Amino acid sequence: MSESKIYPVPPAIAATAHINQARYQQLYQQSVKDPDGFWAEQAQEFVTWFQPWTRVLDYNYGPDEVYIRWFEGGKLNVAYNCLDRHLEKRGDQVAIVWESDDPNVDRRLTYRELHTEVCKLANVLKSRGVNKGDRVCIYMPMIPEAAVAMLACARIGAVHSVVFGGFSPDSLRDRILDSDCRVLITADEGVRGGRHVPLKKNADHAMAECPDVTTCLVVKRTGNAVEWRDGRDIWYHDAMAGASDQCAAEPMDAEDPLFILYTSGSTGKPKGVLHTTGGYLVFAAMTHRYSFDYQDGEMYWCTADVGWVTGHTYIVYGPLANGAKSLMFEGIPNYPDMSRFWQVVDKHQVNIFYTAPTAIRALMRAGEAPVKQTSRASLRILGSVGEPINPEAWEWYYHVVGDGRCPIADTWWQTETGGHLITPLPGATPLKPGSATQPFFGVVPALVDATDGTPIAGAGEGALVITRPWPGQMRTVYGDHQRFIDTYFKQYPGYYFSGDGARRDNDGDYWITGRIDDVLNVSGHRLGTAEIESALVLHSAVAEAAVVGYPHDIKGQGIYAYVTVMAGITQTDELKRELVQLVRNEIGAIATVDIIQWAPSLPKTRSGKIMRRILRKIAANEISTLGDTSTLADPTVVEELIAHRANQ
Ligand code: 6R9
Repeated sequence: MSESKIYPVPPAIAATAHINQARYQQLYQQSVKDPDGFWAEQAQEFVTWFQPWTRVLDYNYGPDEVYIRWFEGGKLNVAYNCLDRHLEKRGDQVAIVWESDDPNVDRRLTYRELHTEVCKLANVLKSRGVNKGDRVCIYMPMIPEAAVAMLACARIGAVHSVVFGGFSPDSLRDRILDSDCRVLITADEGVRGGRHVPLKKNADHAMAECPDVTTCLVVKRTGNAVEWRDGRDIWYHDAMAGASDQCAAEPMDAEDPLFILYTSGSTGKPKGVLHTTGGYLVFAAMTHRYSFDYQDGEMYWCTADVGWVTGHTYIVYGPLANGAKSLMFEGIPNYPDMSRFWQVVDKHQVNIFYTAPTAIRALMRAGEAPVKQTSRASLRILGSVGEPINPEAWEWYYHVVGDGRCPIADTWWQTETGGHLITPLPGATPLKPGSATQPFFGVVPALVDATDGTPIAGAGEGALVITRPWPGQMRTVYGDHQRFIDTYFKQYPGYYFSGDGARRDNDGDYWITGRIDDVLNVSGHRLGTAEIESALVLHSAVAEAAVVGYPHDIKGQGIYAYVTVMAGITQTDELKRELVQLVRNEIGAIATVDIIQWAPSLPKTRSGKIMRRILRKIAANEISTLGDTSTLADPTVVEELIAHRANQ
């Protein structure tokens, strides 16, 4: 593989950054040599405590017993930290800018307004019997009320469980039941790309099998007719109209639960990842400020949905804890047209923009014109999250979107980690396209041999594990602590196992290769699917590619590539040959793609992750056992791929 380019830190960014190169080195050293001292300082700097902690960290990483406790004895409230403490200095500053699906409609909420709404909703929840520790389900579109709902729960010590608005009624039901939520907050409908999403109708289906849900608060977003069950269903605006705006923030223990967020594992039903209060908030605030070099007064936009962890930490909790201006977008990147993201950037003068590689690739496919018709002069920092960003997309993001001015923070983390674990810092870290680069403060990653767990020193490749706790780490799987231990601490004893593979280069920079279960073994050689995909998309005719293994008589596994071509490209055998050659050239002869299937589009979850499990099944011709396809954004994509399955 060719040596990657290095983009040095732009001097103008380093000059004003919170963290420059020297500071990173110094603080990182301190964070690993004296973790207790380091985290005590950070906890003081980023969070306002009602009562100090008595012990910074107490933990056991198994294998039999696992517990992680940060800032024990400390008392705080997350909503207080995100709202009340800002009122004096920035009560009239905007907290949330809401850009609706319709480009002509937006809304601003100041910290004072947000505080008022949160207090009122907190009182509404109390009046419906919600107590500290109770779970509340939030099934909402991307409207400010989603953030209000999360913060209202946090204010009274209720534990929220946000379920992504694109999930089906059955998924919603399972999640409500798993965490025994008695209150559900939703909206009549959501609006995305001009289409309406029937949230209340879905919620009705789910609640039909959730007899313990006694309250359903419904925000009126579109005003279209919905079914109603008197006594249970209550209009949000009616309840809010009569609610007091005075509500004291409940003092919470640092280790009291803050939220549950379900995430798919490699097997079984989704896990309820549980995060707690003190450590999570310290880590959310600190990573938000440093990874994006957030400067006071800047406009910050994370395009994620609040239904995912990225929305939790980097739309709501991190930015608001830092008193930031956080933009919340209801729509999609290609509505009304492919220029929407950049129009929103110009309209709201966005300084920091954080999105996913899948969006970048989709936009890249439409060419430069929709980008170049906008100014984007306000942009200072770019971010990437959710999957490895292939160098091709990285370069396009950097040069076309950022005009070669804006460092890209390629942030590696997970629902389980609460916040960024491996990421460049804009003022400190030279960038390599496709590398998440260096560990965040206090994070000690390691690579171990995926098969036998032997630690790997220096440059190498293996399973990515983390050697000691960080404050944002999940504490348990809700209701199933054994599953927590089994999933994360059994395979490589003494470590937290991320499920990802990674490579570390001679500079100590990390390159995430993807989930370990996506690693192919071709004739005894290991190949990252992401690596092959990156090679494929180097071809100017290729928009996107997904690679899986399939059973091969001689090699063990063969390489099966699903390739989406750029608009207007003809799918020829000649092009297939070119692609096979390209991958061989980039990686080596072992990486000879066996089969290429043209894919009009790839099956993705609603959060944009390619569902490789399904692609593997199609490639292996195990179509009768596709498994759960309920999280697919568009099921017809799969039918199409099956119909045109390549002959082996
Ligand atoms: C935040 C989030 C976690 C998985 C993770 C990894 C992949 C996320 C990445 C990345 C390479 C990055 N991932 N960020 N891979 N580079 N910058 O996405 O959480 O939905 O739980 O997914 O996503 O495979 O293990 P989550």
